[in-house]
Amino acid sequence: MQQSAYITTPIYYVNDKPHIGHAYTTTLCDVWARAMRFCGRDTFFLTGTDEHGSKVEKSAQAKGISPQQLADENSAEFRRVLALFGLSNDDFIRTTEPRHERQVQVLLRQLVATGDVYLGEFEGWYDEGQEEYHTETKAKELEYKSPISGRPLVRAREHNYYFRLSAFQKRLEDFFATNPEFVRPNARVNEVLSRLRDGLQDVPITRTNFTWGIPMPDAPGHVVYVWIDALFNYVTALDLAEPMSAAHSARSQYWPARYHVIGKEILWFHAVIWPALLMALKLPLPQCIYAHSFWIADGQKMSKSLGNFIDLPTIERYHAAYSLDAWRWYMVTQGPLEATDADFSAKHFHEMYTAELVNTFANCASRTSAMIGKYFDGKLPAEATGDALTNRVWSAIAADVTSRTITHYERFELRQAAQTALSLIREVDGFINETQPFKLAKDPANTAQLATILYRCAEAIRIASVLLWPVMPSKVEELWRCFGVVCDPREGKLSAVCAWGQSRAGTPIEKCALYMRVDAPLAPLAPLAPVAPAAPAAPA
Ligand code: ME8
Repeated sequence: MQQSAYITTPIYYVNDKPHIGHAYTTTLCDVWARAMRFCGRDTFFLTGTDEHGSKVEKSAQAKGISPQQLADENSAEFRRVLALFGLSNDDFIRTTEPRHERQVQVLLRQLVATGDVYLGEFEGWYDEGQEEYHTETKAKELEYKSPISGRPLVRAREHNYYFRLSAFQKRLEDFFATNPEFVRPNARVNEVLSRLRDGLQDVPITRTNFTWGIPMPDAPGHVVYVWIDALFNYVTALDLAEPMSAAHSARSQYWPARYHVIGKEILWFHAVIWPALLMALKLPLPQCIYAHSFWIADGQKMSKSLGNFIDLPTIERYHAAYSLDAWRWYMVTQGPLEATDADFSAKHFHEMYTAELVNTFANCASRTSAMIGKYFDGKLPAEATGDALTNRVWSAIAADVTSRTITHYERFELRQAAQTALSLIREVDGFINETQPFKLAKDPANTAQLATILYRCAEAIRIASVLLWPVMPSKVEELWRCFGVVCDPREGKLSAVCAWGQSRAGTPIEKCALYMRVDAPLAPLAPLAPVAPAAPAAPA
């Protein structure tokens, strides 16, 4: 039995609107989940929304609505986006759902019982206006005055529940030493290790200065810190803390996760605090925390004030101009999957679209289907045995590309998976250019050779398309309709489907135009025009 495959996105804050960053992480997970299901792995893909905390409480207050109302509205917006992007998540968890809240309390009770969570006292310099503590060093630097209001900082004391993170220092160090692939990409490991070497301190996990959170069990006035609440989503969605439930028996086998995919800014919580919590709960640790880098725009950090934020309306313009699958292709092949940030620009998007999708993928499918139309009356010719002018062993080439692509998918090397699959299309292009079937067609004596060439082109395109399906499912299914390919990814037989020679001679092939040329890059949306000063009256 193949190992089950559980993948998660971060759960997104509901005090923000969905943008390219959220769409990016979720699309990566979607591609992986589709590939694993196609490989026959029992797959579970989770995303959701993070709905508690003082920020949500404050945003709601500012809008004059309740925090729950704000969470309901914005969580619905995140779910709408999933549909818009054709994402195939198996569940969507909200941290305000009773199933989550109940289980967080069960888990915290367990941690109190084992002594890993305890009631502690914290004393520090408090800025009453900002509701914020400063360390002794910082307070001294501020001359014991609020940097905002100028009022004196006060010496304040708070009772909070703490997680005994310090007790896990050695176990975490050992764990990192023996699991070099726990944090990926590899370039991120050192930042975790060097902070770990500074020494771990216990972390407060409850708050008493606001109420929008899960109540700490048996501790009136305390709500659970939003980050602790949020991390637990990865196990509450599987009902791990409710062993008698039906959902538990259906889902508990997915734990531990194969990948928690996150952005680099939240690595510490996932690579250190989360494993320590799991160790305290005696649960197995996830196999890999994959922390990608950031999208930036036109060389700058995206920000609302610069007007270069790739928000939902902008993304929808790309879908309309280039198609959803072209957007997915760009996300997967040009995104910040490794340790460096990626720059989103309309020009680069346009260039990659034209080079890889129009001129390579679509063009290869279109010229092959057109030649079959012209020379074989739109029916796939039979592969005559023997030579087709080059010494390519297509069955071996296809087998090699298939196995490398599948390995890349499994290892979350999605860019390489997509490019390896596309290399088979490039191989077909090279083959056509070398064998020049349009010239051979001029002499009927070459019919057997021409048939062999076009069969091999169509078969290699079929296999490449199958391997590309996780990245661009709609366009590939369109290709399958033109090429008469019968394939159901839900059957989970990716590698068997990619074995050479399954296309049947005589299959009707239609001319296929997958990606249309687009004239020019999308112009940026005009920034909001500043209000023009009133024009001076024209002199009489
Ligand atoms: O941090 N480029 O939620 P969040 C790429 N609720 N990805 C980006 C990005 C960018 N410019 N900006 C955001 C939270 N992301 C917590 C998580 S998990 C238990 C709790 C993506 O709404 C990236 O995946 O701020 C990042 O980690 C996530 O959005 C942050 O989403």
